[in-house]
Amino acid sequence: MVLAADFWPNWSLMNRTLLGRLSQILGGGLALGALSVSLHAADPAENPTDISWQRDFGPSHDRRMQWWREARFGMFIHWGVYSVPAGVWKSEQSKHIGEWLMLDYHIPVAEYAALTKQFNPVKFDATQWVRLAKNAGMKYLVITSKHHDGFAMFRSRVSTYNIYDATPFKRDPLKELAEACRKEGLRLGFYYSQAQDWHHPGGAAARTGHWDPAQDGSMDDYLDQVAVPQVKELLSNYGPISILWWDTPKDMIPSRVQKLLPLLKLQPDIVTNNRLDKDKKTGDFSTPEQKIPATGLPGEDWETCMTMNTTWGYKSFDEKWKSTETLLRNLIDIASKGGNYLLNVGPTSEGLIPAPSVERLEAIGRWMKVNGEAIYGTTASPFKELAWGRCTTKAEPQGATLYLHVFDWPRDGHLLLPGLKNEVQSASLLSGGARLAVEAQDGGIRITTPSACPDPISSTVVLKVKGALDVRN
Ligand code: JFZ
Repeated sequence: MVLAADFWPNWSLMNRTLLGRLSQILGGGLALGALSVSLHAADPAENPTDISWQRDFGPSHDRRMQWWREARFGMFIHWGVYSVPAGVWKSEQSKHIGEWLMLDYHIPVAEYAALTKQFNPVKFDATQWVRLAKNAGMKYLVITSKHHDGFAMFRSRVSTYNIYDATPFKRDPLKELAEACRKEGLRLGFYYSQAQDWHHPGGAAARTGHWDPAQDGSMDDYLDQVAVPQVKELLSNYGPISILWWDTPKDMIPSRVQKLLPLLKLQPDIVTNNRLDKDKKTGDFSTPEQKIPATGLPGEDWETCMTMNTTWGYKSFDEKWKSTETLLRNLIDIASKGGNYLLNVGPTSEGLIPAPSVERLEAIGRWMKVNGEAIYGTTASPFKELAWGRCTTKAEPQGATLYLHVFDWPRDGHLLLPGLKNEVQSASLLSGGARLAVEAQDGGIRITTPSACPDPISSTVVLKVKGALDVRN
């Protein structure tokens, strides 16, 4: 069936109305019935070209993504056994990201697994972590349920290589986090390394390939016996899961993707990133990493994930912390380009989020308490470039709100907004609400600003205009 092959590509990035139509044509009268299709019926072994996941999930993309687009800001948590060596192997400090230590030093499977005996994060407090994220203004949390080292951070019945069975800790942190997220009203997502697994036979290893015969085996067997049942556990045993964050789709050809895709039906409202298949054709959003696309990714949903220092997993000696100013301006920059910011913390083997991360998150939270409305639920800036900062927008029934994020507070008392053609209703400071005078100038507008800068990192001016936004860049 030629169409199936054509159909596979890029539903996440293509015109979804078109996709909806295609699926109507393809699915025809079956479309409704497909909603109740059981996992069994979607079994790729029975139907290798099964496209029911796309048929069911593709058209619901906008509905499922609604909360995510509102949220704009989430916490990434990279936590695993690698927090025990913390970036040091046989007295050598790794220059690479901490969670890659096992591959970088080709640590034998048994030797790395022995580290689990030292992993006892008794200071872990799920409520504290969730409250830290919440007070920073984050609306969701994505935690590594299993990273490339193959170690499950949850009580898995599939493999004893998990935090409950293999460490002295004997607790399930994902259960505790799910509970805390539910209580505090945050969404929870799981990162799962579906292809790379350096512990279980048959799991993939990027860059160097396997280095220990214990890793050899069939990737399909690994997927069937480890990844598939573990993802089932994650999507069945922890209540509502909002995000599945796949990673490094090495060798994830369509037949392998089809083993995992149908599992998402266990959580019909879930959203996923674009790292399940090797061609990045499935998923709801794309994932620029450690960088902010210069002009956003128009027509796509996207999320930039970023570290606060230079590693995802904890490294004891990494002190290269980004400043609060950089982190906050990144969040604003990303929102002004229509994306989300997934900001990482790397907890220690004791279960603590490093103090420099906590300080920064608290400072971000103080800013968000005042300025949050200029971030949540906003859409991208209509301006190409603004000399003094960034802009986010919200469409209103009769007009629009522009949030002007002023990084460089004007010294001459005037803020210029070139090319804005709308009639202005009002301009005010978000903090305190003082009204500001506005006049037309040079085909745009000029706002008169007080001399005292409200916030040296970023001050918000709220501009209400009439009618649909009209900007001539
Ligand atoms: C991956 C992981 O290997 C890494 O350990 C971490 O979890 C990070 C969030 O994701 O690293 C990647 C994945 C993709 C790219 C780069 C690094 N990429 O597409 O450029």
